[in-house]
Amino acid sequence: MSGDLPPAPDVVRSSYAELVVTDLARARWFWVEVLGLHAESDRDGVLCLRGTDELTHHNVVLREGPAAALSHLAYRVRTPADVDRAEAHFAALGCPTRRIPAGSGTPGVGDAVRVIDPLGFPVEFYYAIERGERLIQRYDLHRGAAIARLDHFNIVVPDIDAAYGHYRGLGFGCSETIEDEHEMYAAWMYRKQTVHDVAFTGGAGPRLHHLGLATHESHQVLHIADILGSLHAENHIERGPGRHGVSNAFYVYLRDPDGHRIEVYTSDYYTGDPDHETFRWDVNDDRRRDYWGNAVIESWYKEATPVLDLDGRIAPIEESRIDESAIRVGADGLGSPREVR
Ligand code: 4SX
Ligand code: FE2
Repeated sequence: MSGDLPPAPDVVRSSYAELVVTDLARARWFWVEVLGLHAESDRDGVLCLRGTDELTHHNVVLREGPAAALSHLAYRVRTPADVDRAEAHFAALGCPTRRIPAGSGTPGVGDAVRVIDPLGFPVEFYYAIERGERLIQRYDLHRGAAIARLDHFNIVVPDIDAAYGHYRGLGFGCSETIEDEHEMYAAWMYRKQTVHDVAFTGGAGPRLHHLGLATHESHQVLHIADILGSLHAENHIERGPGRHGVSNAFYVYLRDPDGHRIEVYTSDYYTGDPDHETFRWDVNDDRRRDYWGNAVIESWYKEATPVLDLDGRIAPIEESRIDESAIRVGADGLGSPREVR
């Protein structure tokens, strides 16, 4: 059946996300002063932020609005024709689509198309975007977690198999999964040559689980946790620092003043060979989500950001059959006692 569809757009990478925040000044404190993203533009209640390696206008856009939400995820495509391909492809899937002419959408972005994808997420595809200044060697400007790029989106979906099938249809590879003999609980999928551009967490959705922001050095992950402690802002640290089993990345999860979750992420691996094989974790392996076996706090599995439809209304949320946290983690958020072998 997918053979009859107009071809999928050639997606280069996950490149930015636009979030609605309820107090832009408070958000600016967190994202710029503490986390260390660079403000590229700040006009009309829209703040565009960029990591030091990013050569386009932004990686994160914060827009002030009435309720915390995801406005859209955005993927950069390879050519201007891929924007048209995205529109035709999603229209043929029966999805709502909308053209966003240059200058009428997110600052800096050229002609784009926004869709509500089959999983219920607002997703933008664009080719053209303004350039940004190269900051990688402006060490004098690096601060906080020294964020370099956007690495990935993690989305909460009630149906992992449907999410996997949809992104396979968009030409994504699968680097890792968490599964057992009956069920896939999570999957990590990529276009760029890293572990992922998007990953799926099983739960009530569509909701945004987190934005993964890359930093270069593991000490930056420790440093941002130390800074938050010093500011008595330790309530913004949710999980970690630690080492993931999946991806091998060194990580910490933070929550912004609106509860949007951010992962500071470093040291995953190359996936670009044509015969790259999926690495499959058993859901009963306690190293899968933290390689040192530390329990995952319950809020990490359960809390997430609602998403908007193309008219800016909060989208309805569907309950989930899958609950990975029920495998080992109790209602208290603590894992089962460790058995020492
Ligand atoms: O918790 S996991 O180790 O499965 C994990 C979560 C691995 C990579 C990620 O980016 C992530 O958010
Ligand atoms: Fe992540």
